[in-house]
Amino acid sequence: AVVLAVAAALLVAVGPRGAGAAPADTASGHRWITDRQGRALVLRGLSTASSTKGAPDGMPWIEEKDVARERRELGTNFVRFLLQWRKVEPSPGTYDRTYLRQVAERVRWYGKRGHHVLLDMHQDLYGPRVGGNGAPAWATGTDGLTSAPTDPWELGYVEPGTVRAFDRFWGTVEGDGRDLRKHYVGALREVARHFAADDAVIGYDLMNEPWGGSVQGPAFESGPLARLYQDAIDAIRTVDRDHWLFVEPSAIGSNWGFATGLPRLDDPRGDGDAARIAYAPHLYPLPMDLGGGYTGSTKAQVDRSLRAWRDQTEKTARRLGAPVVIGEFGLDVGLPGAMEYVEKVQRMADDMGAGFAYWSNDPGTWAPWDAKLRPTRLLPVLDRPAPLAVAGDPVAYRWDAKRKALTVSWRGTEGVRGGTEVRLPARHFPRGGRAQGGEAASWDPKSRILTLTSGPGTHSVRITPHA
Ligand code: IDC
Repeated sequence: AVVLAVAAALLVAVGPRGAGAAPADTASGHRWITDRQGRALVLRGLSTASSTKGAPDGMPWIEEKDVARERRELGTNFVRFLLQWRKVEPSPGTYDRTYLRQVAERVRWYGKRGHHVLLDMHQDLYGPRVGGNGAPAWATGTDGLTSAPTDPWELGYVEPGTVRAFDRFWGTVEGDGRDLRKHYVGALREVARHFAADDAVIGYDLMNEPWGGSVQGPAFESGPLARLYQDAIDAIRTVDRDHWLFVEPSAIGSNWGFATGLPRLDDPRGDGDAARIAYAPHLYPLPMDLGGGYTGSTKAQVDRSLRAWRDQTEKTARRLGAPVVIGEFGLDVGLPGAMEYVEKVQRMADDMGAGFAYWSNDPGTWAPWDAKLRPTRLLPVLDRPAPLAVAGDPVAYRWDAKRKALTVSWRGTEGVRGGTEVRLPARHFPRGGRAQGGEAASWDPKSRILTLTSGPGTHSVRITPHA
């Protein structure tokens, strides 16, 4: 906790820069994840699910009806779906096809309803053998060191057994000669082989919150981490040419708004627009990690940390030539100011032209549903008017709750098929919407999606509730 407090003090010193209150011109040099029709996707969704981590079969808590509820009540078009290496490769070099088929079934539940699925190779604290989740026991080398449970759980990252398991994985201490990274890359390639032809999948998150063990900072990120990512990218591309590859920085520091040393990575697909590497950092401001809400002096600290986080993220995305998805953000919805914080992050994501996956959909105190699946106060905050797919190069989009207006502007680009889709939730648009400055091609009251016609030139549409 002392280390965290010192880091918190440092964080405050990062200071405000490039606050950018106005929506950014997101079209200039900004990269977008696109759908098969070439439309820019505005990815909004949840992670499914933390329950996966401890489940013997590695499956999340959901049934198909829960996926239907997610789509109906939140209008999400995105899900970050957790995988576990221990399930993909239960023994060295043996892959569990039954597990991958069970994952595929759930991917279908989401895909059927228009969700784009990001398969996330999740880990926290390395693996179950050292008190975490992710890695199989056979790939956990501790040299007799142990890890005790901690509170908060994140402190487990400095337990000796966990540090050693990571050091063995990265090959930064003498081991037994096994190359665990080769296994990890092989497991990722196997996942990609299984899902290469699955259109519901948008891509793969190569590793959740990488941790360098005893090697930290740029030495880790530009060393063993970058090498692993490059090896994984090259291996996945031998079986899957098209899906996006999402990379995360080392979570420590980056989650709070500090710089990452992650270097540019090569996509064998090619440079520039051909490359499909996306950047998916997590956002957990330190004052909140330390248990604060979004009020009083903590609020000002969180705001500074959000500005720093945005600056660093945009800088890194430019370096990587990558679109941005906030891979995780979330908090206990009962904390003071929590909903204002969620509003603020959504607005920031819109201004950045970034997607997001809220952590998480596990029924409980952080989620849009409580343990009895009754809506929490988070649900109406996430159930928000937004574009889902934009038929061209988005310039800006914003939901103005006060004026009850959703504005979307974009430049039509060649080769894009279909219209711009915006979702208008019943709580704000009970009788649908009226489009000024644009033409509505269709309205589907069931999905609550209004499709706007597109074409060459600049479009600027303002949608307000029908009287
Ligand atoms: C948390 C779960 C919690 C669990 C813990 C350890 O909410 O129930 O005990 O993991 O497995 C992350 C991680 C994500 C965390 C989340 C919230 O990527 O797995 O889930 N978080 O603590 N990084 C920062 C926060």
